[in-house]
Amino acid sequence: MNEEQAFHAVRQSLKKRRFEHTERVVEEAAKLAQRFHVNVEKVRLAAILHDYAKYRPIEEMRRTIKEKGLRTDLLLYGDEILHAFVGAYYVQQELKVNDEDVLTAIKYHTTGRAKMTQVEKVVFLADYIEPGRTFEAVNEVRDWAEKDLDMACFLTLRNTIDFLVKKEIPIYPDTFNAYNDYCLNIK
Ligand code: DGI
Ligand code: FE
Ligand code: FE
Ligand code: FE
Repeated sequence: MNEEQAFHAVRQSLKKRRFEHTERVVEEAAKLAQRFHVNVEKVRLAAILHDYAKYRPIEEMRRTIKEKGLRTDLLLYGDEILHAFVGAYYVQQELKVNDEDVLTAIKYHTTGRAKMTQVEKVVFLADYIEPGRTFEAVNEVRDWAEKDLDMACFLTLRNTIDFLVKKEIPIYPDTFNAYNDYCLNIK
């Protein structure tokens, strides 16, 4: 699957605003990849496809998790995390993308996880800091993203957990594991 085919696939499946978000994530991710010497081709393909499943019916995604043997704990933490995990599965099944680095970057773009790969970090961060995100907390993260990829990912996780706690939304364990991983390893 080349970039043109990937863009074509998401243009079909995303609404206009979401497609424009995706274009900004791709640009942001490419900049980060260059800055931190991460594989730009993998990062761009993962960024193009990261929200591929965003508008799939929730019931369809829940059924896919049960029928295809994906982690059933995904069903317990609210619907927002489904598009990332099920999206990676659909991208593999429907678009025949088999690059593990691309697939895990899609899979963990919402929650993060402990020991993220460099490609995962870049897509996770780009999704959070793309120029369309206007909430106040993002500015500090953007500053760190100029110089320190791990610190910027840590702050993204901290802010996301803070946001979810304030809204009393359940937090998927991978998000905590990612946060702890950075807490314990950033000096
Ligand atoms: O798909 P996007 O809107 O571009 O961004 P995203 O995939 O990062 O999804 C953001 C949403 O997911 C946002 O409403 C917060 C929510 N979210 C992030 N981490 C978790 C989470 N929701 C739950 N329940 N648990 C999490 O750990
Ligand atoms: Fe997403
Ligand atoms: Fe995100
Ligand atoms: Fe996104």
